[in-house]
Amino acid sequence: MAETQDFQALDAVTLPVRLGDNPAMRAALGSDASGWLVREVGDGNLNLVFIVEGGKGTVIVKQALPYVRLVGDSWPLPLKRSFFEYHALKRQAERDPGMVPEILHFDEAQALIVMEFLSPHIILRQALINGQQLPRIGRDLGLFLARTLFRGSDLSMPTKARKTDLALFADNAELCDITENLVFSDPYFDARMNRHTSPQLDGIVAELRADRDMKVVAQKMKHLFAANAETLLHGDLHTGSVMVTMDETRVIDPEFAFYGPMAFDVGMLLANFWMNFLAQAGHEQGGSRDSMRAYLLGVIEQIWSGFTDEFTQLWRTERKGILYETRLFEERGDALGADQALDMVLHDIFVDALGFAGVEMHRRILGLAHNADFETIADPDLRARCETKALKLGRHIAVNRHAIHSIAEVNKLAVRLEKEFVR
Ligand code: SR1
Ligand code: MG
Repeated sequence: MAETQDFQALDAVTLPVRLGDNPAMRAALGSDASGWLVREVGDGNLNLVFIVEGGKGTVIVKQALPYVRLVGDSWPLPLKRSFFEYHALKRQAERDPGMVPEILHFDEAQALIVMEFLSPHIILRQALINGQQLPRIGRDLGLFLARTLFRGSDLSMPTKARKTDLALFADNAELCDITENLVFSDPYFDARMNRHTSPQLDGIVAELRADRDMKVVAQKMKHLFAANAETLLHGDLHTGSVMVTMDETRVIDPEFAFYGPMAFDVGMLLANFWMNFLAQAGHEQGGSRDSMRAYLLGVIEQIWSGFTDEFTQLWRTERKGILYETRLFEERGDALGADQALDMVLHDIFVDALGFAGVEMHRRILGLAHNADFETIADPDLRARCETKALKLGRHIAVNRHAIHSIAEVNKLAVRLEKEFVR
């Protein structure tokens, strides 16, 4: 694992000097490092990200810092997250080929990954804020969820291999700790780094912090997150972790990867689409976003149906692990039993995903790490109205998750909330 004492953060000047002899860099960029053009473009919460352009091509160099970039060196964070990101990218590339950037080089001691430069891709969150309708994302993301979650679990993997991998990723504890605190607990009390649109949201924030049912659900979801090591998760699958063009979808940044419940990745992703839907009213200066709203609801449906269709297909063709063994069902002439088990597994994922989605919607409005969907709404009154709808939707789907039967039901509620408040 990376030792902090050997580590040196790169900058635009030192990068060509330090990586100029690296064979992977030279192969991708050309061998004249003095001509490389380097730009630091990291705008995430944790890391340095450089675009390096040479005579022959362009690459991304991503380097972890020994602290949380968003907060500074008062919040140390281990460099080894880069090791987990590297291993997660490798596994995701095997499980859903073509959906993650290609890795060209990994340096564990320097906590850096050299990877394919995705161009002309942009971050999905920004595209949705701009009002761009990408035709592929629903299907691609549904497939990605099903393939990575199914193929990383005991439904598919040899259990010894899965347990060995589980032990490897168990050491990503500090990143899990971030999620355990920032997502599941901080929004529900006056944690030090919390912030919200104030005074507009003060009332609803006080209500949520006094909401016993919501607090119990949030802790129930935290319990599942911490204790249900079901599959290798991306661990931070929001719309800022997806890059898109009209023809391609790529998933990036799996540094929070660990073995957890399948529903976590599903719920986090859906929550970010519902938030974007409810933020659209804040981005209507250039014209009505009605068609964008309809598009987003369609994408949410596609993600879920793409996920369940592909999961069903994998269940029928790749169920080779220790769970729901075919020797108990299909090989005994009981295909119906296998289908019954599948329905139960998908139902549980659905219910849990709503719980995770609810808390994700809360933490992005009340916690430390907000999202641009709301943050870029300049008028605080308008922003607060959008955020209020999301807080309400989050609360409803988390607390009532067992009584909700379809994504369409949640979408309908989102539409109702959207219309309920005057813009
Ligand atoms: C201190 S890190 C805050 C957030 O950024 C990452 O993208 C994760 O979502 C994390 O919760
Ligand atoms: Mg990230």
